Amino acid sequence: MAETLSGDEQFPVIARFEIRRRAYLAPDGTGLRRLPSFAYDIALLVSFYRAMVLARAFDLKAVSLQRTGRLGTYAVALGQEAVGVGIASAMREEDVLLPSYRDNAALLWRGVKMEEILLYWGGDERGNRSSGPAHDFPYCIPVGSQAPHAAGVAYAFKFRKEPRVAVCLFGDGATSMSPPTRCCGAPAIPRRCTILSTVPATTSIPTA
Ligand SMILES: Cc1ncc(C[n+]2csc(CCOP(=O)(O)OP(=O)(O)O)c2C)c(N)n1
Repeated sequence: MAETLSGDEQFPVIARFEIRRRAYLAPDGTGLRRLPSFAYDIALLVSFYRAMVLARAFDLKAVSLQRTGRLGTYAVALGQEAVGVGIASAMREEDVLLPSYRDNAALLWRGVKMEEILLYWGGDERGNRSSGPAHDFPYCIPVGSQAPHAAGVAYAFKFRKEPRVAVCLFGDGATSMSPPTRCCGAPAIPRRCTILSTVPATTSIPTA
C-alpha cells in the first residue's frame, strides 16, 4: 500500500546544513577554550578597554545632550562597545567600514573625533567629513541599506585584486530586510542590540 505523506513531508529535502559557533567564553565568563594569542597582550587589552570606556562615556554624554534638546536625534549604543572596538581593531586602515547609526565605538577607533560625531547628529553633514579614513562610509540610517554599497566596495576590491575588505555593520533586525539578504556575499556583521530592540531576541528572524 502506498505510504500517505502529510504536510511538508510530501516535499523533497533539497539541503541540510549545520552552523558551528566558535565561543571562547561561556555566558558566565568561564573559559571554554584556549584564548587567541592577542588576548595575552596586556597593552593591547588595555587599549581595547580604554576604547570601550571612551565609547560608553561618549554615548552617555550624547544621550544627555539629546535628552536636553542640544542634539538632534541620537541612536543609543549602550552595551555595544565591545562589538565596535572588536571589529574596528581587527581592520586595517585601508579596509573600508560601512557603519550604521549605532557604531560610534568603531568610528572612534578608526580616528573619527567625538566632536565630528556630535556635529553629524546635531544635523550638520560636515560631521561626515571626519578625521577617520576618507574611504570609510558615513553612518547609514535606513536599516541595512548600506549592504549593497558594501557588496559594491567588496566587488571593486576583488576586481582590482586589492587585498582589502569591506566591513558592513548592521543590527540583527536588518537581516530580515532585503538589502542584507541579497548582499550576503559581502562580509556582514549583524550585532545584537538587546536593550534597544522592540522585540525579544527570539522574534527576530536572521536570514543572512
Ligand atoms: C528602512 C528603514 N525602516 C525603518 C527604520 C526605523 N528604524 C530605526 S532603528 C530600527 C530597528 C532596526 O533594528 P536592528 O536592525 O536590529 O538594529 P538596532 O537598531 O537594533 O541596532 C528601525 C526599524 C529605518 N531606520 N530604516
